[in-house]
Parts: sequence; structure tokens; C-alpha cells
Amino acid sequence: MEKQLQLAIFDLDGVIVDTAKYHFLAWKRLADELGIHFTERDNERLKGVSRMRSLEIILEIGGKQKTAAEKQELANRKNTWYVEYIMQMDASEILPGVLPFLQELKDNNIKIALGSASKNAPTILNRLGIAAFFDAIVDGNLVTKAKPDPEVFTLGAELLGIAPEAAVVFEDAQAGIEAALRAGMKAIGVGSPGILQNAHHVIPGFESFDLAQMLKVLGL
Ligand code: B16
Ligand code: MG
Repeated sequence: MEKQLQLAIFDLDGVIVDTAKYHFLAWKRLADELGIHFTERDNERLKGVSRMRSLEIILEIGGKQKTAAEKQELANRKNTWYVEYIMQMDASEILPGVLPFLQELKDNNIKIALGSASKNAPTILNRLGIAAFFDAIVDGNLVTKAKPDPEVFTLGAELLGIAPEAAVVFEDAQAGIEAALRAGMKAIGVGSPGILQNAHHVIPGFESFDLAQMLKVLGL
């Protein structure tokens, strides 16, 4: 069993915790200052997307043009507010079933990695009190290429010396499922099967999901 599956890689936002609501509050505050009408529906387009690309999408929505220096300042301003929100987070925000699943993986000597676009990932894991579960943390500070590029997942496996075929990725975004498949890894979608069509399997969340089920749905 260990030979077939040695590593589980987790996306952060939408899989371990729902930070999208805090991203929305901070982007909304920035959009209001810029006189741009930005809705929760628009916010869906920002999930899994980098900070700078998210800003560019909002500017596109508002039909605004900014210089590179102005964009950097706006992205920094949003991030300052976002960090204020996430500093209030605690373990109660870990999505249901995640903690026992991480513990079960650890108890069974399956390595755990993070594969997230967020530059704030280490802060969030620390706030949630789960940083110690992770054998490798690959985030927006380490990789430059956004999902669906596989870099964020391949780097985690490389750091741990594990072959991609022995890794499974948990992802809530279609671009992340594609990245996992391009990396040659197994992909389990977290969310709706309608959206995450190419995944090997889709679960609604980690409640009532365990290692035995994971191996079964992956045919291992
Ligand atoms: P930051 P994930 C992503 O996290 C979020 O889904 C996305 O909305 C955000 O813009 C991105 O991280 C960058 O976050 O501004 O904190 O660097 O889903 O890849 O875990
Ligand atoms: Mg995500």
C-alpha cells in the first residue's frame, strides 16, 4: 500500500479552509475605493488565481487601467486587509473532517504536502494550528507558474523524493485538477462532480471520508 501511495498533496483555499470569504471582503473593500462594482459572483473567478491576476480581473471588470507600480500598491493594500482577517482565524475554521483525515494519513506514514497559490499559506496553517502535519509546503512564495501548470504539485513530490505516480492531489478548482493530472498524479476533486469533471473521483468534503475509501476510489 505504501509503495502505491506515499504522498497526499492538499490545495489550501476550498479544501482545508474557506479563505475565499476573506479574500472577497478585502477585494470588495479595494473595489469600493476604486469605484468598481464587484460581487460575490465575480469573486468565483478569483479562486485559485494569483493575487496579481486577481487584481487584473477586478480592474478589467471595472474597465480601469493602472501602471505596474500602481497595481503593486493596490495588491499590497488588499493583502494588508486580507492578513488582518486571517490573523483572526483559528482551528474552528478547519473544514469538517480534514483534521482526522490528516491524522490518519500521518498514522499510516503517508507524507503530506501543501500545494497552494497563496503567499499567505504558512500564516494560515499556523493560525489553524496544523502546520506540523505538513512535510512540505509549496506555495505562492516558491512557485511562479500558476495552476494548471503542474509546478506547484511536482515541486512538493520532488522535495520529498516521491514519484508523481505515488501522489494524490486534493483540489477544489478545475485548474488544480488539470495541474495534478499534468503532473501525472491522482486527482480527487473536493466539491461538485459537475465542475470537477476530469478528476479520478470527487468528494463533497472530508466528512465521512477516510484512508480506506481513498485507496478504494483510486483502485489501490
Ligand atoms: P494570496 P489556493 C489561492 O489559494 C486562492 O484561492 C486565491 O483566491 C488567491 O488569490 C490565491 O490563493 C493567492 O493568495 O493573495 O494569499 O497570495 O486555492 O491555491 O490555496
Ligand atoms: Mg483552492
